[in-house]
Amino acid sequence: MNHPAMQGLSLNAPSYVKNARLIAWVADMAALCKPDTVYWCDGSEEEYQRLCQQLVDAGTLTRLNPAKRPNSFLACSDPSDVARVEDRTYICSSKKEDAGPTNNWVAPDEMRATLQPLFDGCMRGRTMYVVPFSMGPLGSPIAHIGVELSDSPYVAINMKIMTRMGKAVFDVLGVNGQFVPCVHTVGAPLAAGEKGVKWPCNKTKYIVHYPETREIWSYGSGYGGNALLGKKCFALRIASNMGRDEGWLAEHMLILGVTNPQGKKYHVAAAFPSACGKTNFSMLVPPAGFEGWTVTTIGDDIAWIKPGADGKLYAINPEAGYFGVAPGTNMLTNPNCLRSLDRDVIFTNVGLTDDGDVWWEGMEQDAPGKALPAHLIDWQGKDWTPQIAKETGAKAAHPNSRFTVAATNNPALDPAWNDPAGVPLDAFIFGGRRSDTVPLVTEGRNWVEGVYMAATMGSETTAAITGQVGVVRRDPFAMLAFAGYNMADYFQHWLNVGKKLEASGAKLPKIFTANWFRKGADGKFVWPGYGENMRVLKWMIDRIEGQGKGQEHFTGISPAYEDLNWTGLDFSAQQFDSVISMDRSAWAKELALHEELFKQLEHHLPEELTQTKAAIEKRLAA
Ligand code: SAT
Ligand code: MN
Repeated sequence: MNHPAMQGLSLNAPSYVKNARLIAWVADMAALCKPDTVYWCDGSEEEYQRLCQQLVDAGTLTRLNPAKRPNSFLACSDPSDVARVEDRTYICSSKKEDAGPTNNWVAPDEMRATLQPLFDGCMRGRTMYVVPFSMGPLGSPIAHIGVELSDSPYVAINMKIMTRMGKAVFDVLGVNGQFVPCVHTVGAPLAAGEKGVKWPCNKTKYIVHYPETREIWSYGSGYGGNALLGKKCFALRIASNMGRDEGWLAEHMLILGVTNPQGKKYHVAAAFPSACGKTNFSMLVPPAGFEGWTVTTIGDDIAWIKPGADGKLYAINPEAGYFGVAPGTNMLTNPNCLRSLDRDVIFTNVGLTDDGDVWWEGMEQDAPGKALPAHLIDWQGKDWTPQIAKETGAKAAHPNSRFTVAATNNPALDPAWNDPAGVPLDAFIFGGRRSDTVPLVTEGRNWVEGVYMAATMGSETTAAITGQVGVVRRDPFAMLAFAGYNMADYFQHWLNVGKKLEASGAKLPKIFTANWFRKGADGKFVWPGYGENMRVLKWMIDRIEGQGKGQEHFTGISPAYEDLNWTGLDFSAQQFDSVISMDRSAWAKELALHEELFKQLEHHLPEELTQTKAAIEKRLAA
């Protein structure tokens, strides 16, 4: 079948592809983007190896030493293409108010008119990969299908790891099945005979979502969430719209299982902004003092949550792999993660050692006295030595460098991670990165108070976004960059979900906030974090069981020193005080910032949240 405008280019659609809408759309896009060839990914291992080899031959990937890191590769991006570009990310709903004040908005017609000439011929000289994928276990009632068209084979191999990608998706799609169309180009067409660069991209970037028609168009970047469109674009920005319309939640949350020594299991979903340790928390290893406890990973970044027939909330991880931050990952901070990375990994923007392995800042802490490598090639292809690093501050790995690895590599993978029914949630945790003000842990006294705390959450920015690092900004639900519609409406949706569950007589999950990042007068983190976060998790479980003690204060309930288990950790009551204390004047300032956020979101801002704020202010003044 050929499109009139395809001028002899064959669509190459395999005979098992029966979805007429899909075939017509691929034909339209091929006619627009004008690739040299169209290739339909089948998701097989043979195909993965072939594409990897092709990328090695093109210089995009370096094969790592198989004796050190079997079946693993390193990609180094263009230095200008290293993170999500929030200022180039758009929610193009027909009405501006539906995107809300926290999203960039352009009218759909205007955006289409801008993108049309950019996409016209954008894939010349390249192959268009047709990448079919399922977010969530194939055929799960919580799952949804997407198809990404991309001129980047690097995207195709990453999507193979990050999603359920390949031929089986077409069976689920059938003749009439629905899918989210996602088009991606690096925006670097090749002239006849032109060889091209290792990491093609374009200075001009557009990450565009049309929420009403459920479409994604991404131009100019080959990196992370800008290019792997199943992740933030589909699983959060588009899916949050689906969730609002259909009564479910698409959230920037890890999901973990925690089992006590008696074998009772709990499930927790936790939201933190990008690069705040979600992967670490989802793979937590309980420390000394918690013998018999286990933590297992269901997901490390995104949760899709739907109410079940029994009135409980059930969560699945729509992804099949981890795209995690490399620097700081080591045997002390996250041993399960490090073990996941032994083989079958795509690393992006880390250092390459002289023996063909990878290295990043923080790896030297793996074993006491472990030395820095004497020499390596940094992520920008330059020589790196400890001396150069000392003199120039040069980093071996970019601070937002990543690994892509299948969930099945994780030794702590939860047996139910792939269960189409999902896991029932007992609690939500919301956490920001805050040097001060916000206590280690707080429980909301009820759903509305929990929603308030999540809505007003602030966090210091990290390297996962381009721009200034370390500035406090409000990041409601860790969804500032990911809510695909008006943030005030999103708050209302959360309140509605709670009301509906309550009306059905179900026990609602508890809502907690956490802050692992308080700093002392010396500028250092006070809370040891990582595995020690188990102490906080255990307190939450005690609270769920109605056993844990706590003290009420003006924003909720927090533990006293003696309410946590300190066996195995030397952490004094004074130290605890410096991570749990609430300073009234700091909180007066904090509430002024909540007010600023509420002013910004005043259109449609739920009345319950303003009332909750007034109640907190009253308690604060008392
Ligand atoms: O958006 S990415 O997938 O590149 C990573 C993140 O910001 O969490
Ligand atoms: Mn994330």
